[in-house]
Amino acid sequence: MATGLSAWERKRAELARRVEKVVATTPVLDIHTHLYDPAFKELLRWGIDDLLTYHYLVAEAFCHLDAPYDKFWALPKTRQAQLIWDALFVRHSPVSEACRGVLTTLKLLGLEVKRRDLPALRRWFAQQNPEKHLTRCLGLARVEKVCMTNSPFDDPERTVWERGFRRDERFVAALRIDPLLLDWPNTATRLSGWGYRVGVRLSASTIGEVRRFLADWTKRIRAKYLMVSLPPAFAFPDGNGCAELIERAVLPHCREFDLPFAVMLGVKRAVNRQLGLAGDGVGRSDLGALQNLCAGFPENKFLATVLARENQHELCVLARKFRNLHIFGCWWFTNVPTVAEEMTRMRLELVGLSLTAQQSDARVLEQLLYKWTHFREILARALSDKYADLLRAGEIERDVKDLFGGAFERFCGT
Ligand code: RAT
Ligand code: ZN
Repeated sequence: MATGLSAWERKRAELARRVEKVVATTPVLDIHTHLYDPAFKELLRWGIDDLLTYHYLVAEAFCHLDAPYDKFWALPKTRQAQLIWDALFVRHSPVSEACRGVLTTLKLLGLEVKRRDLPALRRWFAQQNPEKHLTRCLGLARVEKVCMTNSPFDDPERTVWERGFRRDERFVAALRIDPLLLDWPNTATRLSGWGYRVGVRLSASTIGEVRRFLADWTKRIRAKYLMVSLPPAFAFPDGNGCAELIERAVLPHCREFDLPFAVMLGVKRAVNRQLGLAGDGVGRSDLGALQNLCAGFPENKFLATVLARENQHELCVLARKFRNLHIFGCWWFTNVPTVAEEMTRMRLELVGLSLTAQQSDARVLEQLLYKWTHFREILARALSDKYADLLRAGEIERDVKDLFGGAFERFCGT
């Protein structure tokens, strides 16, 4: 027993240990990832080269690299990974959250990282049996189920859905519809090619066909929710196709199928085009648009996360006002310890427990390990401070279950 501590300090330390244990061991429903059911084969990315070429690391590495962008993109993945490894892990200390994530991941897999031996790491990954490795990673991260991001507009992915396959129950589908809402004229052409009788003008019959498309894909993939990421300038209502498609096609569809519509607000796509997927940025959103959606469509359920730190407080207030709004996760640029901890504490204080504290956004299987380990540390700190403030009146197990998917399932009505 620690000496020199007051009775209060000892109780406080014991409380912190209990909370840490519950938070560390409660299984998670990861409600937004970019991972795939193993039936999608190479679309489910894993291994050291995919970990190192994660777009968060690509952007960071370019701050050190002087190679022209196109030369980098023309390199094979292993060579890109090597350049990133040298720039961020050998020539500099890996202090950023994305770098730290690689170290945590390797450590949790039992690998040696101090020696910075990339060939040895590659050998280890090459020996893994993919099925067993998947099960092991989910187990180590204590992730029970993951929601995928499923886009019918992605050709390799669509082909697999159309062919059909036996589902792995650990992978839940979410229907992603960005091109439908943000690039309508081009998407209309694609829908026509797939047999939907749509025109560029949003006539009643075109809207009917868009709904037929949404219904077909909702059923085909057994979607748990529909989702879109939207730019900072997104407004609702608005005189453009995006707002009209939401109002006339997406929301009625969600009502018909009793599915939430997830809006991810605040991404500025292709701020630096040369960085490809790594080139997106962030901007402040006008959350008046979300307010109008929640107030105008009380029969619809909305899931929301916002990218700008400056929008977080307003989002919490909205979540208090609308029971058809469920907020989730510390998304992308907010998933760094400073911001994630601030947001999580603020959410507990303003909203309470009717939210989903985090989603991993993992794009590479093993990222589940670090994203959940790092976040569990943050949540344990925030919750144990709260329980101490409450004179220990909380029910830890129940609360953590809610924050890790229980509240989400209730919101979805499942
Ligand atoms: O966090 C990310 O990996 C981003 O590239 C996006 O995928 C974002 O999460 C999104 O779903 O749009
Ligand atoms: Zn994502």
